[in-house]
Amino acid sequence: MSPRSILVTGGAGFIGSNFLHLLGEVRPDWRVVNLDALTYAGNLENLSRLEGRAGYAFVRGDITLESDVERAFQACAGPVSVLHFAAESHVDRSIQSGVPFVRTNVLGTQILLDASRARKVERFLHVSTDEVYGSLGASGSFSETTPLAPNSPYSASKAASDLLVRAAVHTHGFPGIVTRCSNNYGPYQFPEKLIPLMIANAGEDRELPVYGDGLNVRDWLYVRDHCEALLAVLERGKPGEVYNIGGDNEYPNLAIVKLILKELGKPESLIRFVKDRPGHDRRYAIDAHKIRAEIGWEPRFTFEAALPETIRWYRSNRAWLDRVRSGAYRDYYQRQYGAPGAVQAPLPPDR
Ligand code: NAD
Ligand code: TDX
Repeated sequence: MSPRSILVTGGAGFIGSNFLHLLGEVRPDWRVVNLDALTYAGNLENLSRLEGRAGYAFVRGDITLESDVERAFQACAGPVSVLHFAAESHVDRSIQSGVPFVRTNVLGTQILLDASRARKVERFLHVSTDEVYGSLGASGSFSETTPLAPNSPYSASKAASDLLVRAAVHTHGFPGIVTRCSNNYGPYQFPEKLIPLMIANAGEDRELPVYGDGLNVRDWLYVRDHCEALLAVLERGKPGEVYNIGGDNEYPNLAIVKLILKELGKPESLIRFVKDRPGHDRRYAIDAHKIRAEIGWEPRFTFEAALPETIRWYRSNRAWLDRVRSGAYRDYYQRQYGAPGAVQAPLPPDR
């Protein structure tokens, strides 16, 4: 199956914008509608290269509102597939307040599923996370059959959304697919997440807050590899299946922070050990055999090359980082498009 018309949710966020850039390069003939509410995490500057491009339209809208989802589907042409990134995505924020997470990740996903079923979409790819499996000890890894045991309001809301996709598949024969990925890094990541936060702080000689003992382990994947995996699953994945996505690349947080400092030529004295995250998952590790064997996807980028490349990206896009850190990025939409809810550009007629 090769979808030609795709509705992407959350395309102005970190992974969504990287995916849209990938699509522009490798599937330039696809028609894309990007539905995004532009929460604090959505930044249309990430997509400035796509503006005005034939076949690309942006719809500002909220997946928890049926009317907004309907408006986005109306902007799509012909048979459509859905790629669902939109979510509240930051664990620390979910610990402060779980309600926005339940609203967008759970209610929003159900509203999108219902609208997608009514529209008879060809595929529905739900982008989820390894965090739904909970926390690992020193050994072992998560496979697709590992029981769900989420530990934060964020991961619990993502697990709930995964189960809603499962229920739609089981009950209605809906063409839903779930992917579960490990921690991503790369360009356009909001600097509340570990790697861009540490790069930004080190660049300004500010303290680098490391939670607890710094020995929590994450399995890092370059965002471009994740996006290529998503495209492969969209085109070749089997409806009803779950695919784990990971790069076999485990690092303790402290090691990551030290690598960043070394790369930037900054002293380790900038490291500050701070109070641990409540309920902090100790270790994640993904077993990605299934996607490798069944879809033929492999990560292409090594951490040794892609982490320095990512650091270079943040250093040479200092203006982007400054506008995000100051909040100025939030004016961009108003300046470019005026009234909320506007559709940026009509799609070209069906070819
Ligand atoms: P992000 O926070 O950078 O972006 C989320 C996007 O969704 C933003 O553009 C935001 O405006 C939009 N959004 C939020 N609520 C919305 C709503 N109600 N309606 C419409 N749009 C809304 O997130 P990300 O890091 O790009 O993650 C994308 C997806 O991938 C999420 O579903 C996340 O759970 C999953 N994921 C992320 C990682 C990671 O390391 N970042 C790893 C595995 C899975
Ligand atoms: O200031 C910090 N200090 C610190 O030690 C921050 C922000 C994080 N950390 C630690 C906590 C984690 O062990 O670094 C690790 C990574 O933290 P985050 O970047 O917040 O990511 P994480 O909580 O692992 O979740 C991320 O990966 C899975 C994404 O935010 C999720 O959306 C995704 O599902």
